[in-house]
Amino acid sequence: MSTRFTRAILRTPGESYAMGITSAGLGAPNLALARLQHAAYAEALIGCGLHITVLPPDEAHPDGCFVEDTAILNAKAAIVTRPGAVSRRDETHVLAPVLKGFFDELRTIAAPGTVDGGDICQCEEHFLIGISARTNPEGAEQLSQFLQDLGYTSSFIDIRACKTLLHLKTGISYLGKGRLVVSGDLPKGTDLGALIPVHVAPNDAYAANCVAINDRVLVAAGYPRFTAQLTSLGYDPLPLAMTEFQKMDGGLSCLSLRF
Ligand code: CIR
Repeated sequence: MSTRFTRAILRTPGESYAMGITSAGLGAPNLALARLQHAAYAEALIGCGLHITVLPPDEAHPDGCFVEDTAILNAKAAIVTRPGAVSRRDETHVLAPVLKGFFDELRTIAAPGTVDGGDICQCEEHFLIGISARTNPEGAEQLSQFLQDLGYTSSFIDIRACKTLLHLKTGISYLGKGRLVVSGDLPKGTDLGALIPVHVAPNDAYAANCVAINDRVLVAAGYPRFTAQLTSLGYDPLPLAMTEFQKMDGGLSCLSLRF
């Protein structure tokens, strides 16, 4: 039984957005267009049946719109992360009080651990935890213990050698019904257990970061082959323009926290 989501938290990109971290080499983002794309994303979440909380821009944190990295939310608790990039570390200070309004139980990743939410993929009651340039082994262990306390299982996937993957979810997404979208950028021989892989063509690797929400799957616009693949599997894809977030290494999942 896949999770039914009812809420999401987002943060609008601020004036400082272009000062964020990027390795994409796609040029500077257009802020006005980024805000339009963000508004369309917010509308899409509403269309999926979610009540959304849109936080105001956080000018001190150019990457602040990528809220997914600051928490891991599940049906039982919120876990506030300690982001791996020093410039993003204090993004959680604004978010934690917001989460307190929604969750009775809040846990926090502590130093020297670091975790970015983009490295965490929930597949029903099991969590895949990416160990990356942002999520270190100490953070992964702390998270795994928190999840165990909450009654979930977890396993680690080390992507530190995968230079094309910023986060684990840059390369995988859980679709529900036991299916996992997988790009070819994952380490060879990665153990996916009983999950059924849905392979993404190498030229469509950016589309591997998609978001299953209730009856729809948000997908990056411009990948008709992948969209058709999802349709043929019985999913209902909803393409969204993401160009201005791709320029800052962002994908669909990182623009919201869904719960
Ligand atoms: C960063 O490098 O942290 C941001 N520019 C992009 C974060 C993307 N987050 C995600 O995929 N979960």
